[in-house]
Amino acid sequence: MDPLKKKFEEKSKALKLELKALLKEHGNRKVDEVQLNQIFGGARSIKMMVWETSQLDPVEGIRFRGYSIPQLRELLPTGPDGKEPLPEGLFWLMLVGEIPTDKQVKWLTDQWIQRANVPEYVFDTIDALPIDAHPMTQFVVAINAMQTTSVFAQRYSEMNKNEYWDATYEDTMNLIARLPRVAAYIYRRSFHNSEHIQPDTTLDWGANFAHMLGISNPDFKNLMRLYLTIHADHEGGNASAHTVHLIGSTLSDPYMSFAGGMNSLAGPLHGLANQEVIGWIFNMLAELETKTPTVEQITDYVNATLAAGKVIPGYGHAVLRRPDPRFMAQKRFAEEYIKDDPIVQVVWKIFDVVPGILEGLGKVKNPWPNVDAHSGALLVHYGLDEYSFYTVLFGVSRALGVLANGCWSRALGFPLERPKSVTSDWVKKWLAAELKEAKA
Ligand code: CMX
Repeated sequence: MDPLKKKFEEKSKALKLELKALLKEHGNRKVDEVQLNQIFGGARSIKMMVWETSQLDPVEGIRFRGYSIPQLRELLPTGPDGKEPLPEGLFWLMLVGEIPTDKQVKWLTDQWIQRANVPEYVFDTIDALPIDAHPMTQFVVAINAMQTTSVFAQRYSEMNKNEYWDATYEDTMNLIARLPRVAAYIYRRSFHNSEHIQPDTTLDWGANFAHMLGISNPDFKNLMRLYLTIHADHEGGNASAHTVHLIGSTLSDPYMSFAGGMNSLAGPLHGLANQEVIGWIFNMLAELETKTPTVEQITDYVNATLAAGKVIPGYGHAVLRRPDPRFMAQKRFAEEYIKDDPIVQVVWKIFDVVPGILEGLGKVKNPWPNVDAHSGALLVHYGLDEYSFYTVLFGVSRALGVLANGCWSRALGFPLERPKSVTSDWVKKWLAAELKEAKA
């Protein structure tokens, strides 16, 4: 058995036993109360699932196994120039809860290189789609096409339920290994006349992805390492993670589950917001006929967007109540590498203007930027300005968290997810009974 799998087996078996004892003694304790507002309001804040790999604090932002993004930048093994963290290291941390050594990360990079072969028919399947199919459509189709190789699906009928984690781990490792190849294929097909670039097996996972996208600036490799690290996980309740979790609970295999999650990520209120942000900025610059809009011009444009009944993409969050640390990590990158870039300057000016305006509306719970507000400006700088592709990048990264967590869900034996729904009629009757009882 490989060393990561062995470690995961030991840790997950120990936690499973611990949780069994814990639930036996304390399983009927109350952890939350649910208000009508929450039932009608997208289930905000209701504690209703276990997600091992990360947890979100509304003020501090995301912590992966307890570590903040700045801490990870200090602690995780980095690329050859020692500057940005390797996403392989974050995956190791999320899966087994330990910061890996350089040697362990090197092992993982090699594993993913060995597992990266994508069957030819997957490329044929992508090629059967119209050339202008949205990259997320192509991505989801390709993930589903790869499902034919699922170890979980192949072994399901013979497996004892205690072995589910093993097949899930194999699918997780294979799928993550292949995703950059598939994503780069979609990018080169859609935007570069299908001039594809073969993988460079001497590079780490993120750098090889950068290479296959065809962007040669060495700093772009660092951007990809950082990007793929910080987008990897955001606890379990966000739409894409929750979708993967829900589908996985039916014992659909990791390919099916992940494809479903990517359909969620493709919504403009979620992962598609990174595409929306840069589109919105480009439209603003075109309309104003300038690359250097003033604060007044941006203010007017923001107000016009709101007056048209639209949201300001890249701002607001269902959980966060401060600037997203993932936005700040990208701002730090821009300050270090490309601070004079004109679009970066615009993003920073928008950051000065938008929170005050959103706060002034009196209804927006979080007026601060989220992860999607900055990513496009960085990508445009390095020449990746085909922004309909951006959510695919997000998806490649998101695989690390949701699939690592999927291994835990199967190892801990979590059951089919099935919350209760009610009708509005039920609510009205229930309320009438409650009020009557209160009067009596
Ligand atoms: N611009 C304008 N209005 C906004 C807003 C924004 N950026 N963010 C929230 N609001 C509005 C909501 O539309 C809602 O208005 P109504 O009451 O008229 O319907 C009101 O403020 C209250 O919303 P909220 O409780 O603050 O926010 P939600 O939890 O309902 O929604 C989110 C969160 C992210 C969907 C929302 O902030 C939004 O639409 N942001 C823009 C899209 C975006 O950037 N999405 C990416 C999020 C990160 C990710 O998942 O990838």
